[in-house]
Amino acid sequence: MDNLNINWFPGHMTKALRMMRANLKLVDVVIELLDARIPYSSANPVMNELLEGKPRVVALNKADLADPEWTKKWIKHFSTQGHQVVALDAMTGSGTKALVSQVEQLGYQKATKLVSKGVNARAVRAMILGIPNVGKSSLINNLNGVNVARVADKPGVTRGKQWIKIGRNLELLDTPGVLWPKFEDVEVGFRLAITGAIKEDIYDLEKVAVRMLTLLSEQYPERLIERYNLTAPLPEDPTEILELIGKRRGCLRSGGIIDYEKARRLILKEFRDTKLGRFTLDRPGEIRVLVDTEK
Ligand SMILES: Nc1nc2c(ncn2[C@@H]2O[C@H](COP(=O)(O)OP(=O)(O)OP(=O)(O)O)[C@@H](O)[C@H]2O)c(=O)[nH]1
Ligand SMILES: [Mg+2]
Repeated sequence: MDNLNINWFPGHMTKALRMMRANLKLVDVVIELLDARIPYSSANPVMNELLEGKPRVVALNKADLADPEWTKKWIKHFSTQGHQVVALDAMTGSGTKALVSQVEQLGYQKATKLVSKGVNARAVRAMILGIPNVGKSSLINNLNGVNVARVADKPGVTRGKQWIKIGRNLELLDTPGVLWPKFEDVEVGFRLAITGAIKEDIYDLEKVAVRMLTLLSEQYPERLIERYNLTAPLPEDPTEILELIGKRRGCLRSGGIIDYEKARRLILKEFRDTKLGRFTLDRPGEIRVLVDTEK
């Protein structure tokens, strides 16, 4: 995981920040898009600084892939910290109505102030900020109703600038702000890789698969047991779990030797495809620094 930051520091980051600061001046409200499975790990380390008190709605996207019980807890967590928060599925549009209404309410306060100063009433303006692959383009497409922004399953594909009108009261900047994640935190790197937010060619598949099995056997052992027909308790050593899964699934090379590489790819794919159910890897209250206290 050592070289995760090669694409981002420092040139790319400085340029991205400059553009984002300029765009931020144009909007009343920011939609901070997070991955509901990893709300901590998918947050940007300098978000608070960047926003300088600008109102934001925290949107927990890919909620369809996350554990609903933990999504509830995350919503409570963010609410307790004084944020507006909504769970989303940008693919089906579930949660987008609530999102639009929260953004409008927050922005309305600013618009009213302007009107009291004699400025003509105008629509609320908003933009989306989030790390690569969190679903920014999908959300824009969904809000717009047609596929204007390009969506891809590879991180890093959005370019170009325009406003998209959503209903009568909201305008959304069609260019989202792409932020970098907390690369310096190794555990964050793992969780980004496990959930598919990082390109496969820059992480070590073996380490990521091992970390994933460790996390799953701690957080959701029964899912592993059920899916791969294993027996409880699971072995402590994740490599042994991988071996068992490999055997069950016939990930074998000639001579009956386990094909570990194949087994690693299989479990990561099945995890991301929710074949093992819906998962939340980050939990509020974990010992690491929490999103909003981060400087
Ligand atoms: N299941 C599910 N998948 C989603 C959701 N939102 C986005 N995706 C998928 O996540 C991947 C990334 O989505 P994008 O909308 O391209 O993400 P992005 O933030 O624009 O990514 P960059 O442009 O690379 O910064 C795509 O494969 C989408 O289909 C969601 O709510 N649920
Ligand atoms: Mg995009």
